[in-house]
Amino acid sequence: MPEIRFSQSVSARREQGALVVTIDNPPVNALSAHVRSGLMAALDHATDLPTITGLVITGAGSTFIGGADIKEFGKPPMEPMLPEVIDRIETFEKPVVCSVNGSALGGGCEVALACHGRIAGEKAAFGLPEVKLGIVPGAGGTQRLPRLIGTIAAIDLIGTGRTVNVSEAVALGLADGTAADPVAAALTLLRELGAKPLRRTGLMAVPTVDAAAVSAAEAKVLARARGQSAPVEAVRLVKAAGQVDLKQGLAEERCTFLRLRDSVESAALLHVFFAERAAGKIEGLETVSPRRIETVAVVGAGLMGAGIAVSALISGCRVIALEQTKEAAAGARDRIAETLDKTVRSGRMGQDGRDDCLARLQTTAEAADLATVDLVIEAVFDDLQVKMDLFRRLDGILAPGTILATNTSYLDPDVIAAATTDPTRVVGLHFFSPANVMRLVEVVDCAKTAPDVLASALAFVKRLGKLPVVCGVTEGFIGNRIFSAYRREAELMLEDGAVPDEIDAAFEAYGFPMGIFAVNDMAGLEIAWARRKRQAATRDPAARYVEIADRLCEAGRLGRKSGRGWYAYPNGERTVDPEVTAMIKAARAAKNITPRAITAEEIMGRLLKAMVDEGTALLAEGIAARPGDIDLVMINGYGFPAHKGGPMFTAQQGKDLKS
Ligand code: 3H9
Repeated sequence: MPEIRFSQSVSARREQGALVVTIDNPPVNALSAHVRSGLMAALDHATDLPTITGLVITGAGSTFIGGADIKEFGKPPMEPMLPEVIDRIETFEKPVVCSVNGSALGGGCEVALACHGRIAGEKAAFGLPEVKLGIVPGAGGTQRLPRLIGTIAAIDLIGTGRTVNVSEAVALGLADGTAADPVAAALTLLRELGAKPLRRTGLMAVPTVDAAAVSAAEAKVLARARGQSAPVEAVRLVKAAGQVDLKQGLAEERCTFLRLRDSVESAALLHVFFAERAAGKIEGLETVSPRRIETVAVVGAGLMGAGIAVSALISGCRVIALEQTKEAAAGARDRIAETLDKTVRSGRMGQDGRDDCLARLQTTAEAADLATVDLVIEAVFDDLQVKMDLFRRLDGILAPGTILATNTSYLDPDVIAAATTDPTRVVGLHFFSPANVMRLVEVVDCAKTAPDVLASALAFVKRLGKLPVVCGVTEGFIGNRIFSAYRREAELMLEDGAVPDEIDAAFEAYGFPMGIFAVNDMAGLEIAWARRKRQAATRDPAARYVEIADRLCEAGRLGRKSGRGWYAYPNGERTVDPEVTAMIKAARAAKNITPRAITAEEIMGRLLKAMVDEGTALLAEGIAARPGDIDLVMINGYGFPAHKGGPMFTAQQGKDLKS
């Protein structure tokens, strides 16, 4: 049968008496204006074909429909609007079945909900992830999903934005069935549906449910919202579906969608979405082929190394963990197994997956076993001499094509690379702890790193399911350099009149999960103390230096591990310690500083300004390529609230900054 074309992205063919409509709008079949108008034209065309049994809607490529075209947000609206298209599908006189060949997200899921039947292909996934973009579904999702799967499940899915796979979709009643050939199965379903009255989702009653169960589901979502409004609004709309009729529910949903789409929260989350996609794209690397990485060696399998090993195992790599002794190698295996067990307990992996990972793990105390690996990541003690000695030794053992990565946090990777005969194969891979959980990896492009080594490092980090951000060489790279800057500002504020608890409270109220001084206590104060002592000789004597942290360390207050640091921890509870308050007062008195009250607004303004000033310097120095990269580092490594978009986004909005 010849193809009928309705727009640049929508076409159809007649098959088994039905019209099979295909959306082909790469990369993700988003519902751009020409897709919406094409779908409307297809429905008009079908109306004029009295003999057809109905329509099947499917997507070309690996996605069904990735949602509304978010690149159209902020532009003048173009008819037909998605709710109209969806209403036309739902009220169509003949059955419409969707063949969900891949992800049906956002507006794509809403199209599926309006169809009279849904067949999921093996790679299908369903989700309404709008809250992750700071909005709510805007084309009926909050009203139709609870009618189909019940209020509790709808609150969970829409409130968290999580995606469900085929088996969960079938169990929830979101998909009617699954098939290896979903178009064929959809055509069969179409014939079956033709014989009965059509089940229109919007006309179904929302199943009644116990109010206490709704409150519990709501509380779970709101506990994760942490100051973000979209999940709160989403839950409100889902609950309303059971209380008002469809028309009223849709009107309230649309109005909320439009309001949130113009919010700063949505602009911030869209910025993060696009920044994440841009982060993996490096100018000059477009045509560079990465090297094949299948076997990875991790040197030093402590907490960090074991986390890296687990990530690599889960991604399907073979892993060799090198330790100094046979006993330490056995300990490494135990640590890695324990981390995998934790992953199983959390439900993120099955027992079979865990066993498969361990079957691909080798632990050894023989460096010679690393001779043929594709990539070595060192995660040994952060000491320059130790790392240089290791790289020198490995350089003599490894095959010439092997990439050598250092996980150093503060040392100069160019100096470490210089210990090898081929610094072009050295790159930095700065993981964050715990490395099997944290998404962020700073990929350090050292002075002599070869382009294909950098491309390989990026591809490897993406394979781990993590977020790579490329940066140049500087002490602390992007994240720790900015962290040092705002920690310094926080310490200056101690001298000026604030106390740690006030600063941490302002930071946490802004949306960070933990205050600066509490984080310091968690990490331990001694590493920064050692660094300050190293830097003492070269410090600018005219620059203001706050000695309070040194006094704390000298008093043995090294953080949580010593039971006290910036705070005391009786029974594990973070508590203001009068001894620290007295030390701060003494430091002010020694410098003749008259303390003044500092408001939470000033505290946050100064901390943000410190972040932005350092970020601006990193951009000027070429260490970071884009403001968005800095935002990603702060969000994914340091707890900056994603719905505020990161410090550089905030600065661009001209908000919250105080000079
Ligand atoms: C919505 O639907 C609102 C409705 O309720 C109401 C409307 C009235 N639009 O992620 P990738 C681009 S809100 C436009 O690397 P993957 C992306 O920027 C929407 N473009 O691919 C990138 O472009 P570039 C709800 C989009 O295979 C390219 O596609 N939907 C959209 O790893 C590849 O992206 C969502 O929130 C879009 N909707 O993953 C889903 N999506 O090459 C958002 C992606 O220029 N999307 N692009 O950098 C995703 O989660 C993933 O992209 C997806 C594919 C899973 C689909």
